[in-house]
Amino acid sequence: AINFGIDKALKTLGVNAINEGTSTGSNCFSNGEIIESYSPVDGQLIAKVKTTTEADYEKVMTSATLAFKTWRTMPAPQRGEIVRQFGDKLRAKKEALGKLVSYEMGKSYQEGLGEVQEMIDICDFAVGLSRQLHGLTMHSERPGHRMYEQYHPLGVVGIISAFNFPVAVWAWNTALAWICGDVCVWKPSEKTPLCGVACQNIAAEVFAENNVPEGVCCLINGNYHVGAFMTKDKRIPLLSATGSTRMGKIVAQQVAGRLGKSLLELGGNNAIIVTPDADIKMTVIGAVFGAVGTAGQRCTSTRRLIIHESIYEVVKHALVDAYKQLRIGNPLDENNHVGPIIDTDAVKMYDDALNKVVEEGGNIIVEGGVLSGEGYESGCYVRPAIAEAAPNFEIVQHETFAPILYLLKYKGNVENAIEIQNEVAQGLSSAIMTNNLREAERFLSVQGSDCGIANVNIGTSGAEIGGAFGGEKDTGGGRESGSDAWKVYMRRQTNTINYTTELPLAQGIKFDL
Ligand code: UN1
Repeated sequence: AINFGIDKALKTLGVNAINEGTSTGSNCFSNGEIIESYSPVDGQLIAKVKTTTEADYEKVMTSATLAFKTWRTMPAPQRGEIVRQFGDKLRAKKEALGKLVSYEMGKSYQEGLGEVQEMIDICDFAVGLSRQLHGLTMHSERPGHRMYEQYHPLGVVGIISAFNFPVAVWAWNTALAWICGDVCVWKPSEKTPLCGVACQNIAAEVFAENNVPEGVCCLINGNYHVGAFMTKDKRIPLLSATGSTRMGKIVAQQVAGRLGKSLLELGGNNAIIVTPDADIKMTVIGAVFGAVGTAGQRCTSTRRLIIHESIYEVVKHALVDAYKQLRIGNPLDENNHVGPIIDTDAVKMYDDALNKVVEEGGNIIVEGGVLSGEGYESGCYVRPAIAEAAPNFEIVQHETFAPILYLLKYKGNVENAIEIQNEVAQGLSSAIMTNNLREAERFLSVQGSDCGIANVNIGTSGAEIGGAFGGEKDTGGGRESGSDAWKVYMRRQTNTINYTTELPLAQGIKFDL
Protein backbone atom coordinates (compact mmCIF):
# COMPACT_ATOMS: atom_id res chain seq x y z
CA ALA A 1 0.00 0.00 0.00
CA ILE A 2 1.13 3.58 -0.62
CA ASN A 3 2.47 5.08 2.55
CA PHE A 4 1.64 8.76 1.77
CA GLY A 5 4.84 9.87 3.47
CA ILE A 6 3.83 8.65 6.93
CA ASP A 7 7.27 7.25 7.78
CA LYS A 8 8.89 10.55 6.92
CA ALA A 9 6.35 12.48 8.99
CA LEU A 10 6.90 10.25 12.02
CA LYS A 11 10.63 10.73 11.66
CA THR A 12 10.29 14.52 11.48
CA LEU A 13 8.23 14.40 14.66
CA GLY A 14 10.63 12.00 16.37
CA VAL A 15 7.83 9.61 17.27
CA ASN A 16 8.29 6.13 16.16
CA ALA A 17 6.84 4.97 19.40
CA ILE A 18 6.35 1.28 18.64
CA ASN A 19 8.01 -0.68 21.44
CA GLU A 20 9.58 2.49 22.73
CA GLY A 21 7.00 3.60 25.25
CA THR A 22 6.57 7.30 25.36
CA SER A 23 8.75 10.37 25.10
CA THR A 24 11.41 10.98 27.69
CA GLY A 25 11.96 13.74 30.20
CA SER A 26 11.15 14.32 33.83
CA ASN A 27 7.75 15.70 32.89
CA CYS A 28 6.59 12.47 31.34
CA PHE A 29 6.90 9.40 33.51
CA SER A 30 5.00 6.42 32.24
CA ASN A 31 5.39 2.92 33.54
CA GLY A 32 1.87 1.60 33.26
CA GLU A 33 0.15 -0.69 30.82
CA ILE A 34 0.60 -0.19 27.13
CA ILE A 35 -2.03 1.46 24.93
CA GLU A 36 -1.90 0.27 21.38
CA SER A 37 -2.89 2.84 18.80
CA TYR A 38 -4.34 1.45 15.57
CA SER A 39 -4.88 3.73 12.62
CA PRO A 40 -8.49 3.82 11.43
CA VAL A 41 -7.03 4.62 8.00
CA ASP A 42 -5.48 1.20 7.34
CA GLY A 43 -5.94 -0.73 10.56
CA GLN A 44 -2.17 -0.83 11.20
CA LEU A 45 -0.69 -0.72 14.68
CA ILE A 46 1.14 2.59 14.73
CA ALA A 47 2.17 3.08 18.33
CA LYS A 48 2.50 1.52 21.72
CA VAL A 49 2.41 4.16 24.39
CA LYS A 50 2.79 3.49 28.08
CA THR A 51 0.13 4.77 30.45
CA THR A 52 0.69 6.82 33.57
CA THR A 53 0.41 5.04 36.91
CA GLU A 54 -0.57 6.83 40.10
CA ALA A 55 3.08 6.85 41.19
CA ASP A 56 4.09 8.32 37.81
CA TYR A 57 1.39 10.93 38.21
CA GLU A 58 2.84 12.01 41.55
CA LYS A 59 6.20 12.56 39.89
CA VAL A 60 4.59 14.56 37.11
CA MET A 61 2.80 16.75 39.65
CA THR A 62 6.02 17.31 41.58
CA SER A 63 7.72 18.39 38.38
CA ALA A 64 4.77 20.64 37.42
CA THR A 65 4.35 22.35 40.78
CA LEU A 66 8.07 23.01 40.98
CA ALA A 67 8.14 24.43 37.44
CA PHE A 68 5.24 26.75 38.30
CA LYS A 69 7.40 28.51 40.91
CA THR A 70 9.82 29.61 38.18
CA TRP A 71 7.41 30.06 35.31
CA ARG A 72 5.06 32.39 37.20
CA THR A 73 7.87 34.85 37.89
CA MET A 74 8.81 35.21 34.23
CA PRO A 75 7.19 38.36 32.76
CA ALA A 76 4.17 37.47 30.65
CA PRO A 77 5.61 38.96 27.41
CA GLN A 78 8.65 36.71 27.86
CA ARG A 79 6.36 33.74 28.22
CA GLY A 80 4.69 35.03 25.07
CA GLU A 81 8.05 34.97 23.31
CA ILE A 82 8.36 31.27 24.13
CA VAL A 83 4.87 30.61 22.82
CA ARG A 84 5.89 32.49 19.66
CA GLN A 85 8.78 30.07 19.21
CA PHE A 86 6.43 27.16 19.80
CA GLY A 87 4.16 28.53 17.03
CA ASP A 88 7.19 28.77 14.73
CA LYS A 89 8.10 25.14 15.40
CA LEU A 90 4.54 24.19 14.56
CA ARG A 91 4.84 26.08 11.29
CA ALA A 92 7.99 24.11 10.47
CA LYS A 93 6.33 20.81 11.34
CA LYS A 94 2.85 21.60 10.07
CA GLU A 95 2.83 19.01 7.26
CA ALA A 96 4.27 16.25 9.45
CA LEU A 97 1.93 16.87 12.36
CA GLY A 98 -1.06 17.32 10.06
CA LYS A 99 -0.23 13.99 8.51
CA LEU A 100 0.06 12.22 11.84
CA VAL A 101 -3.28 13.69 12.92
CA SER A 102 -4.83 12.42 9.71
CA TYR A 103 -3.26 8.99 10.08
CA GLU A 104 -3.93 8.39 13.75
CA MET A 105 -7.36 10.03 13.91
CA GLY A 106 -8.65 9.57 10.36
CA LYS A 107 -9.65 13.12 9.36
CA SER A 108 -8.63 14.29 5.90
CA TYR A 109 -5.08 15.55 5.47
CA GLN A 110 -6.52 18.99 4.60
CA GLU A 111 -8.35 19.03 7.91
CA GLY A 112 -5.26 17.73 9.70
CA LEU A 113 -3.36 20.72 8.33
CA GLY A 114 -6.28 22.94 9.34
CA GLU A 115 -6.04 21.64 12.86
CA VAL A 116 -2.33 22.47 13.06
CA GLN A 117 -3.18 25.89 11.61
CA GLU A 118 -5.56 26.42 14.52
CA MET A 119 -2.66 25.67 16.87
CA ILE A 120 -0.49 28.22 15.09
CA ASP A 121 -3.30 30.79 15.16
CA ILE A 122 -3.84 30.42 18.90
CA CYS A 123 -0.10 30.81 19.49
CA ASP A 124 -0.15 34.10 17.57
CA PHE A 125 -3.21 35.18 19.52
CA ALA A 126 -1.54 34.25 22.82
CA VAL A 127 1.62 36.17 21.95
CA GLY A 128 -0.36 39.39 21.55
CA LEU A 129 -2.41 38.60 24.61
CA SER A 130 0.73 38.22 26.72
CA ARG A 131 0.93 42.04 26.74
CA GLN A 132 -2.78 42.49 27.38
CA LEU A 133 -3.68 40.60 30.54
CA HIS A 134 -5.55 43.68 31.66
CA GLY A 135 -7.43 44.33 34.83
CA LEU A 136 -9.53 47.42 35.60
CA THR A 137 -8.89 50.35 37.91
CA MET A 138 -11.69 51.75 40.07
CA HIS A 139 -12.22 54.98 41.95
CA SER A 140 -12.14 54.38 45.68
CA GLU A 141 -14.87 55.88 47.84
CA ARG A 142 -12.17 56.87 50.33
CA PRO A 143 -9.78 59.84 49.89
CA GLY A 144 -6.15 58.98 49.24
CA HIS A 145 -6.95 55.44 48.23
CA ARG A 146 -6.36 53.64 44.98
CA MET A 147 -8.19 50.54 43.80
CA TYR A 148 -7.39 48.22 40.98
CA GLU A 149 -7.55 44.58 40.04
CA GLN A 150 -4.91 42.30 38.65
CA TYR A 151 -4.74 38.78 37.29
CA HIS A 152 -2.33 36.20 38.60
CA PRO A 153 -1.68 32.70 37.30
CA LEU A 154 -3.67 29.86 38.82
CA GLY A 155 -1.05 27.10 39.02
CA VAL A 156 -1.29 23.68 37.44
CA VAL A 157 -3.98 23.49 34.76
CA GLY A 158 -5.22 20.02 33.79
CA ILE A 159 -6.30 19.40 30.20
CA ILE A 160 -8.32 16.40 29.04
CA SER A 161 -8.84 16.34 25.28
CA ALA A 162 -10.81 14.18 22.88
CA PHE A 163 -9.73 12.14 19.86
CA ASN A 164 -11.52 14.30 17.28
CA PHE A 165 -9.20 17.28 17.70
CA PRO A 166 -6.18 15.41 19.05
CA VAL A 167 -3.80 18.38 18.97
CA ALA A 168 -5.68 21.70 18.54
CA VAL A 169 -7.81 21.57 21.67
CA TRP A 170 -4.69 21.06 23.76
CA ALA A 171 -3.06 24.05 22.06
CA TRP A 172 -6.07 26.34 22.64
CA ASN A 173 -5.81 25.60 26.31
CA THR A 174 -2.10 25.36 26.78
CA ALA A 175 -1.06 28.42 24.74
CA LEU A 176 -3.36 30.64 26.80
CA ALA A 177 -2.51 28.94 30.09
CA TRP A 178 1.21 29.33 29.40
CA ILE A 179 1.13 33.06 28.72
CA CYS A 180 -1.07 33.42 31.81
CA GLY A 181 1.77 31.86 33.81
CA ASP A 182 0.21 28.45 34.42
CA VAL A 183 1.84 25.11 33.83
CA CYS A 184 -0.13 22.33 32.14
CA VAL A 185 -0.68 18.62 32.57
CA TRP A 186 -2.31 17.12 29.49
CA LYS A 187 -4.11 13.84 29.10
CA PRO A 188 -4.82 13.32 25.42
CA SER A 189 -7.43 10.81 24.30
CA GLU A 190 -6.27 7.21 24.66
CA LYS A 191 -7.41 6.83 21.04
CA THR A 192 -4.78 9.28 19.75
CA PRO A 193 -1.78 8.91 22.09
CA LEU A 194 0.89 9.34 19.44
CA CYS A 195 -0.38 12.81 18.56
CA GLY A 196 0.11 13.66 22.24
CA VAL A 197 3.68 12.41 22.26
CA ALA A 198 4.44 14.35 19.06
CA CYS A 199 3.16 17.63 20.53
CA GLN A 200 4.99 17.01 23.76
CA ASN A 201 8.23 16.56 21.84
CA ILE A 202 7.79 19.81 19.93
CA ALA A 203 7.02 21.77 23.10
CA ALA A 204 9.84 20.11 25.05
CA GLU A 205 12.34 21.22 22.40
CA VAL A 206 11.26 24.85 22.71
CA PHE A 207 11.34 24.80 26.51
CA ALA A 208 14.78 23.18 26.55
CA GLU A 209 16.14 25.79 24.13
CA ASN A 210 14.94 28.50 26.51
CA ASN A 211 16.10 26.84 29.72
CA VAL A 212 12.58 26.67 31.01
CA PRO A 213 11.84 23.81 33.42
CA GLU A 214 10.20 21.03 31.46
CA GLY A 215 7.43 20.63 34.05
CA VAL A 216 5.73 23.61 32.39
CA CYS A 217 4.44 21.13 29.83
CA CYS A 218 3.50 17.67 31.11
CA LEU A 219 1.91 14.71 29.44
CA ILE A 220 0.05 11.85 31.05
CA ASN A 221 -1.44 8.92 29.18
CA GLY A 222 -4.35 6.61 29.68
CA ASN A 223 -8.11 6.42 29.87
CA TYR A 224 -10.57 7.95 32.33
CA HIS A 225 -8.84 6.27 35.28
CA VAL A 226 -5.84 8.49 34.60
CA GLY A 227 -8.12 11.49 34.08
CA ALA A 228 -9.56 10.82 37.54
CA PHE A 229 -6.15 11.46 39.13
CA MET A 230 -6.66 15.06 38.06
CA THR A 231 -10.34 15.48 38.85
CA LYS A 232 -9.65 14.51 42.45
CA ASP A 233 -6.43 16.48 42.83
CA LYS A 234 -6.68 19.69 44.85
CA ARG A 235 -3.37 20.82 43.36
CA ILE A 236 -5.22 21.36 40.06
CA PRO A 237 -7.30 24.55 40.41
CA LEU A 238 -8.63 24.36 36.85
CA LEU A 239 -9.47 21.30 34.81
CA SER A 240 -10.38 21.84 31.19
CA ALA A 241 -12.16 18.84 29.70
CA THR A 242 -13.44 18.18 26.19
CA GLY A 243 -15.58 15.14 25.42
CA SER A 244 -19.02 13.66 25.97
CA THR A 245 -21.69 15.18 28.20
CA ARG A 246 -21.54 11.97 30.24
CA MET A 247 -17.84 12.48 30.93
CA GLY A 248 -18.36 16.19 31.59
CA LYS A 249 -20.96 15.57 34.27
CA ILE A 250 -18.61 13.26 36.16
CA VAL A 251 -15.71 15.71 35.87
CA ALA A 252 -17.89 18.67 36.86
CA GLN A 253 -19.17 16.95 39.99
CA GLN A 254 -15.80 15.70 41.14
CA VAL A 255 -14.04 18.99 40.53
CA ALA A 256 -16.87 21.00 42.13
CA GLY A 257 -16.74 18.63 45.10
CA ARG A 258 -13.33 20.05 45.93
CA LEU A 259 -14.38 23.56 44.82
CA GLY A 260 -12.08 23.52 41.85
CA LYS A 261 -13.00 25.12 38.53
CA SER A 262 -13.79 23.20 35.41
CA LEU A 263 -13.95 24.38 31.83
CA LEU A 264 -16.20 22.04 29.88
CA GLU A 265 -16.54 21.60 26.12
CA LEU A 266 -19.08 18.82 25.70
CA GLY A 267 -21.47 17.53 23.08
CA GLY A 268 -23.28 19.48 20.41
CA ASN A 269 -26.44 18.78 18.41
CA ASN A 270 -25.98 21.55 15.95
CA ALA A 271 -28.60 22.68 13.49
CA ILE A 272 -28.80 24.88 10.43
CA ILE A 273 -32.12 26.61 9.88
CA VAL A 274 -32.87 26.97 6.18
CA THR A 275 -35.53 29.59 5.54
CA PRO A 276 -37.42 30.38 2.32
CA ASP A 277 -34.91 33.21 1.77
CA ALA A 278 -31.83 30.98 1.93
CA ASP A 279 -29.20 30.87 -0.79
CA ILE A 280 -29.50 27.19 -1.75
CA LYS A 281 -25.97 26.85 -3.12
CA MET A 282 -24.42 28.24 0.07
CA THR A 283 -26.75 26.11 2.17
CA VAL A 284 -25.61 22.93 0.45
CA ILE A 285 -21.90 23.72 0.82
CA GLY A 286 -22.31 24.66 4.48
CA ALA A 287 -24.48 21.68 5.31
CA VAL A 288 -22.40 19.07 3.50
CA PHE A 289 -19.10 20.25 4.98
CA GLY A 290 -20.75 20.52 8.39
CA ALA A 291 -22.22 17.03 8.22
CA VAL A 292 -19.44 15.02 6.57
CA GLY A 293 -16.31 17.04 7.40
CA THR A 294 -14.15 15.13 9.91
CA ALA A 295 -16.62 12.31 9.08
CA GLY A 296 -19.20 13.96 11.32
CA GLN A 297 -16.94 13.84 14.37
CA ARG A 298 -16.66 17.50 15.28
CA CYS A 299 -18.44 18.87 18.33
CA THR A 300 -19.66 21.47 15.84
CA SER A 301 -20.72 18.99 13.12
CA THR A 302 -24.09 19.71 11.54
CA ARG A 303 -26.53 17.06 12.77
CA ARG A 304 -29.89 18.66 11.95
CA LEU A 305 -31.21 20.72 9.07
CA ILE A 306 -34.43 22.54 9.90
CA ILE A 307 -35.86 23.39 6.50
CA HIS A 308 -38.94 25.44 5.63
CA GLU A 309 -41.59 23.33 3.91
CA SER A 310 -41.68 25.66 0.88
CA ILE A 311 -38.11 24.83 -0.13
CA TYR A 312 -37.81 21.45 1.55
CA GLU A 313 -37.85 19.38 -1.65
CA VAL A 314 -35.38 21.65 -3.43
CA VAL A 315 -32.88 21.50 -0.58
CA LYS A 316 -33.37 17.77 -0.16
CA HIS A 317 -32.63 17.01 -3.81
CA ALA A 318 -29.65 19.33 -3.90
CA LEU A 319 -28.24 17.49 -0.88
CA VAL A 320 -28.84 14.06 -2.34
CA ASP A 321 -27.00 15.17 -5.49
CA ALA A 322 -24.13 16.61 -3.50
CA TYR A 323 -23.76 13.41 -1.46
CA LYS A 324 -23.40 11.45 -4.73
CA GLN A 325 -20.19 13.37 -5.40
CA LEU A 326 -18.57 12.41 -2.09
CA ARG A 327 -15.51 10.20 -2.32
CA ILE A 328 -14.92 8.06 0.73
CA GLY A 329 -11.48 6.62 1.30
CA ASN A 330 -7.98 7.07 2.61
CA PRO A 331 -7.96 10.57 4.14
CA LEU A 332 -4.30 11.04 3.20
CA ASP A 333 -5.32 10.86 -0.45
CA GLU A 334 -6.39 14.40 -1.22
CA ASN A 335 -8.93 13.19 -3.78
CA ASN A 336 -11.12 11.86 -1.00
CA HIS A 337 -13.57 13.98 0.96
CA VAL A 338 -14.46 11.59 3.77
CA GLY A 339 -12.13 9.39 5.79
CA PRO A 340 -12.89 6.69 8.35
CA ILE A 341 -14.50 7.20 11.73
CA ILE A 342 -12.34 6.57 14.76
CA ASP A 343 -12.88 2.87 15.47
CA THR A 344 -15.25 -0.06 15.15
CA ASP A 345 -17.09 0.91 18.35
CA ALA A 346 -17.96 4.18 16.63
CA VAL A 347 -19.10 2.21 13.58
CA LYS A 348 -21.48 0.28 15.81
CA MET A 349 -22.93 3.52 17.22
CA TYR A 350 -23.38 4.81 13.68
CA ASP A 351 -25.20 1.60 12.70
CA ASP A 352 -27.38 1.69 15.80
CA ALA A 353 -28.37 5.30 15.13
CA LEU A 354 -29.42 4.50 11.57
CA ASN A 355 -31.47 1.52 12.73
CA LYS A 356 -33.03 3.64 15.43
CA VAL A 357 -34.13 6.42 13.11
CA VAL A 358 -35.85 3.87 10.84
CA GLU A 359 -37.50 2.23 13.86
CA GLU A 360 -38.87 5.58 14.91
CA GLY A 361 -40.41 6.11 11.50
CA GLY A 362 -37.65 8.04 9.75
CA ASN A 363 -36.99 7.78 6.05
CA ILE A 364 -33.45 7.21 4.82
CA ILE A 365 -32.84 9.22 1.66
CA VAL A 366 -29.09 8.72 1.40
CA GLU A 367 -28.33 5.16 2.34
CA GLY A 368 -25.58 4.51 4.90
CA GLY A 369 -23.51 1.39 5.38
CA VAL A 370 -20.07 0.18 6.29
CA LEU A 371 -17.62 -0.14 3.41
CA SER A 372 -15.52 -3.23 2.88
CA GLY A 373 -12.95 -4.46 0.39
CA GLU A 374 -9.75 -2.94 -0.84
CA GLY A 375 -8.79 0.26 0.93
CA TYR A 376 -11.43 -0.24 3.61
CA GLU A 377 -9.69 -3.04 5.58
CA SER A 378 -9.81 -1.16 8.89
CA GLY A 379 -13.60 -1.59 8.95
CA CYS A 380 -13.98 2.07 9.97
CA TYR A 381 -15.20 3.58 6.69
CA VAL A 382 -18.89 4.40 6.61
CA ARG A 383 -21.12 6.09 4.07
CA PRO A 384 -22.42 9.52 5.09
CA ALA A 385 -26.18 9.14 5.41
CA ILE A 386 -29.20 11.44 5.38
CA ALA A 387 -32.49 10.62 7.07
CA GLU A 388 -35.77 12.49 7.08
CA ALA A 389 -36.91 12.62 10.67
CA ALA A 390 -39.15 14.48 13.09
CA PRO A 391 -37.71 16.84 15.71
CA ASN A 392 -39.08 14.82 18.62
CA PHE A 393 -37.48 11.48 17.64
CA GLU A 394 -35.45 10.12 20.50
CA ILE A 395 -32.40 9.51 18.30
CA VAL A 396 -32.49 13.11 17.05
CA GLN A 397 -31.92 14.26 20.65
CA HIS A 398 -28.54 12.49 20.69
CA GLU A 399 -25.16 13.45 19.40
CA THR A 400 -24.08 10.45 17.33
CA PHE A 401 -20.43 11.06 16.49
CA ALA A 402 -20.73 9.98 12.85
CA PRO A 403 -21.79 11.41 9.47
CA ILE A 404 -25.57 11.21 9.86
CA LEU A 405 -27.69 14.21 8.95
CA TYR A 406 -31.35 14.55 9.94
CA LEU A 407 -33.71 16.62 7.80
CA LEU A 408 -36.52 18.24 9.76
CA LYS A 409 -39.33 20.28 8.26
CA TYR A 410 -40.83 23.44 9.70
CA LYS A 411 -43.91 25.43 8.77
CA GLY A 412 -44.83 29.07 9.23
CA ASN A 413 -42.36 31.66 10.46
CA VAL A 414 -38.78 31.48 11.67
CA GLU A 415 -39.87 31.38 15.33
CA ASN A 416 -41.05 27.83 14.76
CA ALA A 417 -37.66 26.82 13.40
CA ILE A 418 -35.87 28.47 16.31
CA GLU A 419 -38.09 26.58 18.72
CA ILE A 420 -37.12 23.26 17.12
CA GLN A 421 -33.47 24.27 17.08
CA ASN A 422 -33.49 25.08 20.81
CA GLU A 423 -35.49 22.01 21.87
CA VAL A 424 -32.48 19.71 22.28
CA ALA A 425 -30.39 19.41 25.44
CA GLN A 426 -27.15 20.57 23.82
CA GLY A 427 -26.27 24.18 23.01
CA LEU A 428 -23.00 24.46 21.13
CA SER A 429 -23.30 25.72 17.56
CA SER A 430 -26.15 26.90 15.36
CA ALA A 431 -26.70 28.64 12.06
CA ILE A 432 -29.33 30.22 9.89
CA MET A 433 -29.28 30.46 6.12
CA THR A 434 -31.28 33.48 5.03
CA ASN A 435 -31.06 36.73 3.13
CA ASN A 436 -33.91 38.11 5.19
CA LEU A 437 -32.64 40.62 7.74
CA ARG A 438 -35.61 40.16 10.04
CA GLU A 439 -35.10 36.41 10.24
CA ALA A 440 -31.36 36.74 10.78
CA GLU A 441 -31.71 39.31 13.56
CA ARG A 442 -34.50 37.34 15.21
CA PHE A 443 -32.22 34.29 15.24
CA LEU A 444 -29.44 36.29 16.93
CA SER A 445 -31.74 38.02 19.39
CA VAL A 446 -32.59 37.13 22.97
CA GLN A 447 -35.51 35.13 21.55
CA GLY A 448 -33.22 33.41 19.10
CA SER A 449 -30.63 30.64 19.25
CA ASP A 450 -29.67 29.48 22.75
CA CYS A 451 -26.24 28.24 21.62
CA GLY A 452 -22.73 29.53 22.38
CA ILE A 453 -22.17 29.96 18.66
CA ALA A 454 -24.80 31.40 16.30
CA ASN A 455 -23.91 32.04 12.66
CA VAL A 456 -25.63 33.68 9.73
CA ASN A 457 -24.98 32.33 6.23
CA ILE A 458 -22.15 30.12 7.50
CA GLY A 459 -22.43 26.50 8.64
CA THR A 460 -22.09 25.28 12.21
CA SER A 461 -18.49 24.06 12.10
CA GLY A 462 -15.16 25.69 11.41
CA ALA A 463 -15.08 28.45 14.02
CA GLU A 464 -12.09 30.80 14.08
CA ILE A 465 -9.91 30.93 17.19
CA GLY A 466 -10.44 34.69 17.68
CA GLY A 467 -13.87 34.22 19.24
CA ALA A 468 -14.68 32.45 22.48
CA PHE A 469 -15.51 28.83 21.72
CA GLY A 470 -18.05 26.79 23.67
CA GLY A 471 -21.71 26.32 24.41
CA GLU A 472 -24.55 26.24 26.89
CA LYS A 473 -26.75 23.60 28.55
CA ASP A 474 -25.41 20.06 28.10
CA THR A 475 -22.44 21.49 26.21
CA GLY A 476 -21.10 22.50 29.61
CA GLY A 477 -20.90 26.30 29.55
CA GLY A 478 -17.12 26.61 29.11
CA ARG A 479 -15.42 29.08 26.80
CA GLU A 480 -11.92 28.66 25.45
CA SER A 481 -9.77 30.13 22.68
CA GLY A 482 -10.29 33.81 21.80
CA SER A 483 -11.99 36.90 23.23
CA ASP A 484 -11.52 37.04 27.01
CA ALA A 485 -11.48 33.27 27.51
CA TRP A 486 -8.00 33.74 29.06
CA LYS A 487 -9.58 35.00 32.28
CA VAL A 488 -10.58 31.50 33.35
CA TYR A 489 -6.89 30.53 33.45
CA MET A 490 -6.10 33.23 36.01
CA ARG A 491 -7.16 34.29 39.47
CA ARG A 492 -8.39 37.82 39.96
CA GLN A 493 -7.21 39.93 42.85
CA THR A 494 -8.71 43.24 43.96
CA ASN A 495 -6.18 45.60 45.53
CA THR A 496 -6.87 48.71 47.61
CA ILE A 497 -3.93 50.92 48.58
CA ASN A 498 -4.13 53.70 51.15
CA TYR A 499 -1.46 56.39 50.70
CA THR A 500 -2.61 58.68 53.54
CA THR A 501 -1.84 58.75 57.25
CA GLU A 502 -5.49 58.08 58.13
CA LEU A 503 -7.36 54.80 58.10
CA PRO A 504 -10.92 55.63 57.02
CA LEU A 505 -13.23 52.61 56.83
CA ALA A 506 -15.40 51.83 53.86
CA GLN A 507 -19.15 52.50 54.03
CA GLY A 508 -18.36 55.42 56.39
CA ILE A 509 -18.14 53.15 59.43
CA LYS A 510 -16.69 54.82 62.52
CA PHE A 511 -14.59 52.67 64.81
CA ASP A 512 -12.88 55.05 67.23
CA LEU A 513 -10.48 53.58 69.75
C1 UN1 B 1 -14.37 20.26 18.30
O1 UN1 B 1 -15.05 19.66 17.49
O2 UN1 B 1 -14.00 19.71 19.35
O3 UN1 B 1 -15.37 25.03 14.95
C2 UN1 B 1 -13.87 21.60 18.09
C3 UN1 B 1 -14.79 24.01 14.61
C4 UN1 B 1 -13.35 23.84 15.04
C5 UN1 B 1 -13.29 23.30 16.42
C6 UN1 B 1 -14.12 22.12 16.70
N1 UN1 B 1 -12.70 25.11 14.97
O4 UN1 B 1 -15.31 23.13 13.97
